[in-house]
Amino acid sequence: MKQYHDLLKHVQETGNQKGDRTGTGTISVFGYQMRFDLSKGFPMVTTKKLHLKSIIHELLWFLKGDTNIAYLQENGVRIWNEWADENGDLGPVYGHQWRNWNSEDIDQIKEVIETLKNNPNSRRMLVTAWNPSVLPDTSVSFSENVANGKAALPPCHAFFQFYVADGKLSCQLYQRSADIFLGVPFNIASYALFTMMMAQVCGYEAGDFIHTFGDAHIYNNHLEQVELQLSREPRALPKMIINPDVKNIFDFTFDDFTLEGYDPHPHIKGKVAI
Ligand code: THF
Repeated sequence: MKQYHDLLKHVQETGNQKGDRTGTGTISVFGYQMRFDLSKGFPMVTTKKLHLKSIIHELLWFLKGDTNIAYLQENGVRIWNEWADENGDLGPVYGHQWRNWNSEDIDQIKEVIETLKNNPNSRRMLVTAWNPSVLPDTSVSFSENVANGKAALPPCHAFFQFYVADGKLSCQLYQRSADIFLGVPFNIASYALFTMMMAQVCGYEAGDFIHTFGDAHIYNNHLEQVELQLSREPRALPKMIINPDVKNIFDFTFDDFTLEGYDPHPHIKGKVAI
């Protein structure tokens, strides 16, 4: 994961000190891109231990179109707790927009799979979570936005596009806002896994995952953690094994995924900015 370390260093060296919505303060760059060849191993950060269980359950939860944190909590995943209302609802966030765009019965995942199978040269294979109709009003609370039919938070990983060439499926994500220390290792693993799952159900090999950023930032209260992480030597990437019998993207369950050879450095704690 040289790519991730290069990003950390790039932001450390060239970033702008910048205030932000959460009041934490960040060092930030605008515009950056990383590329991961998925045939070269599964891109899990090795210089700190990542909680893969949270990553897999979050992805399965998106794919169900679920926007209530009950499923995550039942599976011991806490990463969305801070933004949910008292009923566990987040409003029309990722899963809702992917599977039921703007509540108009448009299933973007189903449609993109149809196109991937039948017209893989298409240049229109996009899925968008960014929906201006449901963006929250920043002057009111998360739960008040949810009560008003708005999303608790605007999507950070806003839209993605697929591309097929040479029998290989690639995916490019545009992430408008990226918490490089906490969120980005999750986002890379999540979209890498999603690309592999999509490749399997559409009959392709996995190609590249391309991660394109808008505002990529390190929060000021993660700077020491980043120093520690950069002092560590990246290790060999693990291998992700997916149950080859699953042929429908909505049929995957947690037990269909096995990560082999993940040998990370110890976990590094960091506070999430809310
Ligand atoms: N807000 C902020 N400030 N950063 C984010 O990365 C982020 N997200 C989602 C929504 N808002 C965000 C939530 N995703 C962790 C990881 C991902 C998150 C939120 C929190 C986190 O705390 N990770 C810890 C603990 C892991 C665990 O308990 O499983 C870690 O050490 O990795 C980005 O999409």
